[in-house]
Order: sequence, then C-alpha cells, then structure tokens
Amino acid sequence: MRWKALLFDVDGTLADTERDGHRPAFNQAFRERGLDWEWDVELYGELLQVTGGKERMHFYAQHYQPKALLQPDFEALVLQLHQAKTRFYLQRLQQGGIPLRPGIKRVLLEARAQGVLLAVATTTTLENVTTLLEQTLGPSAPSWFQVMAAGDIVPAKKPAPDIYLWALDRLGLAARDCLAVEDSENGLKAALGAGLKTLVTVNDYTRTQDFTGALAVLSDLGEPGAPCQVLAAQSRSAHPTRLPDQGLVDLAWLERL
Ligand code: XBP
Ligand code: MG
Repeated sequence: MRWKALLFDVDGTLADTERDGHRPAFNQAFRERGLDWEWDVELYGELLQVTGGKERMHFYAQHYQPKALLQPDFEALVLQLHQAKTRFYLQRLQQGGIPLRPGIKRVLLEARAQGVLLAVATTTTLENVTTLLEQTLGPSAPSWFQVMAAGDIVPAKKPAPDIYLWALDRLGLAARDCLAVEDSENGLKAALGAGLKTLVTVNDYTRTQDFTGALAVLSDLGEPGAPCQVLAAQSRSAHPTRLPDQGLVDLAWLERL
C-alpha cells in the first residue's frame, strides 16, 4: 500500500513528552498557584487515561481533590492552571530537553523526499507542537506538515475519532490512503475509529496497553546502531513479524504493512 499521507500523534509518538515534560509543567503550575497537588510518575500514568490537560485536571479533582470542585470558580481555575502549565511546558521545550524519538526525523525526511504528505493529529495545544518541531527539526519544520490538527479544535478528544476525521477532511484524503502512527490505546482507538490503519510505537507509559487492531506494535522506528523491535503484528498481515531491514522502519517497510 503506497500511503498518500502519514498522520502522527505527538505526545509519546514524536517525542517522550509526558513524564519529564507535561507532568513537571503541571506540577510547576500547581505550586505557582499555591496548591499542594503533586503528580508523581506513577499517579501521572493513571491520569494519562484522560487525554487533554484541562480534562486531566478535572478527572484528578474528581478523584483526588473533591473539595476543589465545590469552589464556584473551579472552571476558571482549571483554565488558568492550564495556561500556566503551557507556559512552563514551552520553557522546557525551549531549553531543548525533549528530543524526538528514535527514527522520527529519518522517517519524516524520507516521507518529504518521496512526496508523502505529513499531518499531526494530537490532543495537545498547537503551540506545544510547533515549538517541539522548531526545537528539534529547525524553524521551518512546522511547515513540513500539510495539516496540524491539535488541541481544542474538536470538542471530543481521543479516544473519540474526531481529531483524525478533522485532519483527513483538511488533507482531502480518504482514510484508506493514510497511515496513523500512535503510542497509546486512546490514540489507537481514535485512529481506528476514523477508519485509519495504524502503527503503534510504545513507551514506558503505554507498553502494557491493549493494541488490538494495530497493524504492528514496535518499540520505536529504529536508528542506525539502535534497531527497533517488533512487539506484535496483525496475523493477517503479509509479513506479520518481519523486522524492518537492520531494524530501521522506512517508507518501503510501512508500505508492506
Ligand atoms: C496527549 C495528551 C495531552 C498532553 C497535555 O495525548 O493527553 O493532554 O498530555 O497536553 P495524545 P495539553 O498523545 O493521545 O494526543 O495540556 O496541551 O492538553
Ligand atoms: Mg500520544
């Protein structure tokens, strides 16, 4: 299958942003506001079942800070905390502390060279995406992507398919011609719900999740000297467990999926 476009999730897929990026930025925002809320690495793993930073804070308050919900201006508090969290997160990105995951740059460059369109479909705030791309790939990198589907442009976040449907509409392409790359069960559900074939690359927060329906589940896309591993592959695939040559995912391997 020759893909006309690759649609990338951001958090956990383009870069490992959650544990050492979004999580400490939330904690900085809580501290700045004088709240004694602290999201440690383990708790954050539980909170990640809810996508979207504002939605995640609502979920946390419901389960861990029920009194906070009673204050009349709770909605405004969440919005202010989210603005502060975004400011802290952008600072972290600008300090250059969050690299792209293995193989991402290589595959993006190859797709561009071959005329395969690129899109982003993410729950996170648009500015977080453009800053990550600028920091890791250079100032023109956001323009490599024909479509940037991000944040609140659709009201229903992943696992709802809406963000992928929005991106496909903007691309003007049918789902069958495109491949999604995701890292989480929520993201996979969103992509499958939009009718997209999906490749999953896992990280420490997602590797034990249920990836039923994915074309394949890989450790990452692989770099020279650091080959990727195939963790699972759909049995009806033509080459169900065949590793990419030298453990490097490239367009030719993606087309065989
Ligand atoms: C990403 C998210 C986001 C980020 C925070 O999910 O869930 O909420 O953690 O971003 P996915 P914001 O990778 O499935 O898109 O705080 O900007 O919402
Ligand atoms: Mg993700």
